[in-house]
Formats: sequence, C-alpha cells, structure tokens
Amino acid sequence: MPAPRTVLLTGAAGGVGTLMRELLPAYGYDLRLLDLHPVEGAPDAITADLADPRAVREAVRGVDAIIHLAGISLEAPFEKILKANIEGTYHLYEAAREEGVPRIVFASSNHAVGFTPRPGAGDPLIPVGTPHRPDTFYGLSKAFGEDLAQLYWDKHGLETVSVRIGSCFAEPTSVRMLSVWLSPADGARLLHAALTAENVGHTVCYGSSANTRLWWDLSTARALGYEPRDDSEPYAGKLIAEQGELDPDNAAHACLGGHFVSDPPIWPY
Ligand code: NAI
Ligand code: 15L
Repeated sequence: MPAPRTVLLTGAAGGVGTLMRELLPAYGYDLRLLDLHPVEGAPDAITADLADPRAVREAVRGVDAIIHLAGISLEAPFEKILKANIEGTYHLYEAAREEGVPRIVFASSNHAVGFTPRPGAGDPLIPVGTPHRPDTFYGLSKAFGEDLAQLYWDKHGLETVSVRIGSCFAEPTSVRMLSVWLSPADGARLLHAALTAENVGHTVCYGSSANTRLWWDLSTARALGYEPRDDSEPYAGKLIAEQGELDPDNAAHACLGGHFVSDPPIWPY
C-alpha cells in the first residue's frame, strides 16, 4: 500500500480531533476534516452527520485513508449511541468499501474492555486478546466497532487499526490516568504508525504513552512501528499527593475503565 497522503479526519472539532489536526500535518498528511459541528478555524471542513449515508459517502470519496474519531465519546442512552456510534460507524465502513478506501484507523476505547480488573503490582499486563468487557453502552459501541472492522477485513479486505485509546489529553489529571495516558505527541506518533504500517489486516492495539505505571500491553502498537516517547510519571507526585493512591476496594479504581464502571460521565447533548 502506498503511504496515505489525503486522510479524512472525522470528529475534527472534538478534543482529540483538535489536537491531531495540529500535529498530523507535520507528518505530511493533507487532512480533510468532518464533524457534526463547525470546526473552528477550518472553513473548508465538512459539516455532516454520520447518520447521513449520502453525506458520509461523499466525504470519503478520493481519500487514501480515514481516521475515525467522530461519535459520542461518553456514556449516553442506548438509542443515541446506536445512531451516532453504531449506525454511524457502519455508514462510514460502507462508504469506505464502496469508494475503495483501503484503510481506517478506528478510535476504539479502553471502555470496550473496561470491566477487566486492572493489574496489580507484578501482575502481567492486559493483552489485546482479553475478552470484550464493555463498561457502558459507549464501551459496547467500541466493541461493536472492533467487530465491524474485523468483518470488513475478513469479507472485503478493508484494513483497520483499532486503537483502544486510554486517556488522550494534554496532561494526565487523575491517578488512573498515570497508567492510561496517551500524550498528544504520542497519539500523533501512533496514528502515523497505524496509517503507514504494511499489512495490518485488522490489528487491535492499546493507545498509551510509555507510562511507568502502564496497565496494558503495547506490543501490537509497537509492531506497527509506534515508539512512544512520553511517560506520565513526572505528574505522579502531585496527583498522588492530591488524590491518594488507587484503592482496590473501590469499584471505580479496580477496573481498567475506572469510574466508567460505576459512575460514567454522561454525554451532555
Ligand atoms: P469529543 O467528544 O471531544 O469529540 C467527538 C467529536 O465527534 C465531536 O466533535 C462531535 O461533534 C463529533 N460527533 C459526534 N457525533 C457525531 C455524528 N453523528 N456525526 C459527526 N460527528 C459527530 O471526543 P474526543 O475526546 O475527541 O474523542 C475522539 C474519539 O476518540 C471518540 O471516538 C472517542 O470515543 C475516542 N476516545 C477518546 C479518548 C480520549 O481520551 N479522549 C479515549 C478513548 C477513546
Ligand atoms: C474515553 O473513551 C473517553 O472518550 C474519554 O473522554 C476519557 O474519559 C477516556 O475514555 C478515559 O478512559 O479516560
């Protein structure tokens, strides 16, 4: 596969989309932006709803690859998740198949496996092959997205890298995030690797920096050529002093998904 150049970035107005549209052009990508909402500072961005298959098909036409970030990124009633994340992702895959787009990088989430107990000190890291254990309807939609990606690879030869992102924000803001943080710069490194690695078929990987307190196995990400450079550890002293260590008897501290297992943040719209 020739290295992709023109890349559709869905969810471009969101938090990760905003970070990535700043960082990815340095890797030589020409980004086509899409979101439900206008993208600040980008008058050419496509304003479209993933619920509209015709608009989605038009948006993917002619691109070399897609980074699929759009959707509901927190917990919501099932009907909303169904429309935005499940049907929306299906529309995107159908459009890519019809238009011959060879690769999608899918923003999956740690919440697809959120009920998995987090490893304690000395325990093995959680592998990508651990069974889906979604912690919310949101996490369930990411498990669906990974299975959809597998179907489109097996049936149609459309490649996907499903990245189970941990927490991609400028800085870690909780003790849990010390384990799951993906720095924006490492996020761009990982997306670049996922776009350019050869013969990925459907690869699932976790998306984190090289955190000292890492919970999961980054080997499938590294096999794509991803070399993380950041580590959350410099933030540890301050966060632990403010919040204390994780308490294994607290359900919200005991699983990969953190507070999503007991008290998930709700999508506001
Ligand atoms: P966000 O909520 O800031 O951005 C999502 C964007 O998708 C928004 O701009 C929204 O307008 C757009 N969108 C929602 N429904 C849409 C629809 N029907 N059609 C078109 N656009 C629609 O989320 P964030 O944090 O930027 O996350 C990006 C992606 O990465 C999401 O899929 C999220 O589930 C995933 N993810 C993010 C993590 C993080 O740490 N930020 C962690 C794990 C996964
Ligand atoms: C996610 O999947 C969410 O989209 C993001 O807002 C964070 O909450 C992240 O997971 C996390 O687990 O910290």
